[in-house]
Amino acid sequence: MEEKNFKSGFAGLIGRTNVGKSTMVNKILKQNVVITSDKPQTTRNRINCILNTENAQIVFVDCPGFFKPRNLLGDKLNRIIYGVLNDVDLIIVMTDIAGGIGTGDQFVFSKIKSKKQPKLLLLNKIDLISKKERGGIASKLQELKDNFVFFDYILPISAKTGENLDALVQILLKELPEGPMYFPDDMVTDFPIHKMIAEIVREKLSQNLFQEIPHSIFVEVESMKEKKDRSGLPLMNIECSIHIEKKSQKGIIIGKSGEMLKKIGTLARADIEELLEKRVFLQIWVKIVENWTKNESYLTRMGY
Ligand SMILES: Nc1nc2c(ncn2[C@@H]2O[C@H](COP(=O)(O)OP(=O)(O)OP(=O)(O)O)[C@@H](O)[C@H]2O)c(=O)[nH]1
Ligand SMILES: [Mg+2]
Repeated sequence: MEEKNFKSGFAGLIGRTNVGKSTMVNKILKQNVVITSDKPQTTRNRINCILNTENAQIVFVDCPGFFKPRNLLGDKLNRIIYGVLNDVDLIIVMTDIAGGIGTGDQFVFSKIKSKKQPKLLLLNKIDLISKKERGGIASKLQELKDNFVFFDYILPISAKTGENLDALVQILLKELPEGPMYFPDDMVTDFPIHKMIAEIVREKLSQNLFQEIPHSIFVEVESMKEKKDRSGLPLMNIECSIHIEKKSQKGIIIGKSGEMLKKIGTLARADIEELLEKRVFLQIWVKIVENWTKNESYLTRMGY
């Protein structure tokens, strides 16, 4: 179904964890397709996020952030990124302008600099730069262009406010090759629905729990069944389990008198209802799966 002059392709989105990759994808797509949080390593899969325009289809491949691996899961997440770098038509590297370019970013640069695809460097979180400091951005850009010549474009943006995201899309439209429509034009992602639901629950956990706990959590949707409620109206019954590594984490997730789990359930249900455009009954359990982040057969079963 190739059309004349139609442009399409895959743009890999990589960078340190927490720089704002997933936030940018949601802003460009104008909906929450992928989950975000202020905790490291929120994204744990490669997720195709599809922007359809009249004459183009841009597939943003949202990736886990680079992070020094602490266990087998960390290793596998970094391997996902290496795989993406070989698959995509274009590489977008994101850094955080407010945090500055550090050793983590330099490590990311070292992994992409000899790649053949067009390369863009995004300096995100420009909204955190005060008006007074903005004058200095032009000289900073020139300095970066001189130091990192392997980038074809360097663009300051804000994933939060949307500043310069139109300019980014224009660059992508220019650089992407002519090609087919890879996905139906009303599709925003090909990530399976049960995984999106698990991601929503994990997002609420990441956003509401302290630093270390989100690393130890895996969420699995165990069943989805459409039923009728007492008045005969359709109701999606979803059973889902939260897997944690240690017994000591269970109390934190459940919370005092079950309050935390109740809050997570309420927040997640609202988003799942919006996603499915259906009423939802969500049941959540907490399961201890000792050291799952280091367990090869468990990780394989969970799709890693
Ligand atoms: N002020 C500001 N905050 C931002 C911006 N973009 C992202 N953030 C915040 O940065 C944090 C991390 O955002 P994510 O989009 O989850 O980051 P990520 O790069 O996808 O992180 P990983 O999935 O862990 O690799 C969140 O708290 C966002 O709200 C931005 O442009 N400005
Ligand atoms: Mg992310």
